[in-house]
Amino acid sequence: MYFILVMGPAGSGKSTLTAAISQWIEDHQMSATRVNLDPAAEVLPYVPDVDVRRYVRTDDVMVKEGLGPNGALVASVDLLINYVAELVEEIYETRANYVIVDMPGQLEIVAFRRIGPQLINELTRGSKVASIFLTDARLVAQPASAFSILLLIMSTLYRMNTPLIPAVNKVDLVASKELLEKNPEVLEENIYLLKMLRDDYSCLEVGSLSYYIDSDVSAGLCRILRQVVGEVVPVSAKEFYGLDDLYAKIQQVLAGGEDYLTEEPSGVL
Ligand SMILES: Nc1nc2c(ncn2[C@@H]2O[C@H](COP(=O)(O)OP(=O)(O)OP(=O)(O)O)[C@@H](O)[C@H]2O)c(=O)[nH]1
Ligand SMILES: [Mg+2]
Repeated sequence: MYFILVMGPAGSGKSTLTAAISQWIEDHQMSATRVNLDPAAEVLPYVPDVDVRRYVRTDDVMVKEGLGPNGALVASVDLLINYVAELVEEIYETRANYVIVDMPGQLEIVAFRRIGPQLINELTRGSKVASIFLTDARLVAQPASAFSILLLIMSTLYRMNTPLIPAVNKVDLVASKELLEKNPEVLEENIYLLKMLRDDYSCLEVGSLSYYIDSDVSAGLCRILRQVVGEVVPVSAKEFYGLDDLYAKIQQVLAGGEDYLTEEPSGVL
């Protein structure tokens, strides 16, 4: 059993990608368990096989604890640790090849707080894990915003300490699927994050990104970010674009490129 965690900023398309990857996996004769780990989710674009809202709901926590929506989400994720045994049992009972976990929208859970790795370690119990860090193409189109997201990716790497596959979602908003298939370079031309990770990009081009940060610092940071992040997979969860490449990356992380098509489901607790 292999875990794929889908994380990223609010609204980046985590739930839509959870639906799309699960569908892709099933279309390729493997089984997938869809786990909703977001206690604040209202409407989901898939039917979860395992749903944390059975145990904890952010709305209830808001009322009971007198908290605002953000505080209540963090508190409700904290509460999930009390239901890990039940969640583990539900997940492993499905005996699926892949478990796709739709993570909560609040990035601070995976980027800043200890509950993120604690919860994931308890849930995955030594199974192999690949995490997708999803971002909205429009959020990384400009240099300063691309740097902000890359720093969040680094923060998540420090906090979660699991392999991370960065992916840019909603590329259909930049170009149509037909145009992308004919001319994939259109993405690098329009999305700065993809441009800055190209081999031929020089960090000296970065220039001044903030009045308060020296351009030499930004150029140095650019080199570090390029070294840490390496590659980013462009996808459209809505249009099913880029899922083959994303799956190939997941395979690389989980098994050094081997395929699991012939693998037997393993679900031993
Ligand atoms: N155009 C386009 N829209 C998308 C894509 N993926 C998701 N969306 C839309 O973006 C919005 C947010 O998608 P969700 O899947 O709910 O995002 P999320 O990251 O799960 O959101 P939270 O759980 O609230 O953080 C929805 O309106 C989706 O239809 C995509 O590939 N292309
Ligand atoms: Mg969601």
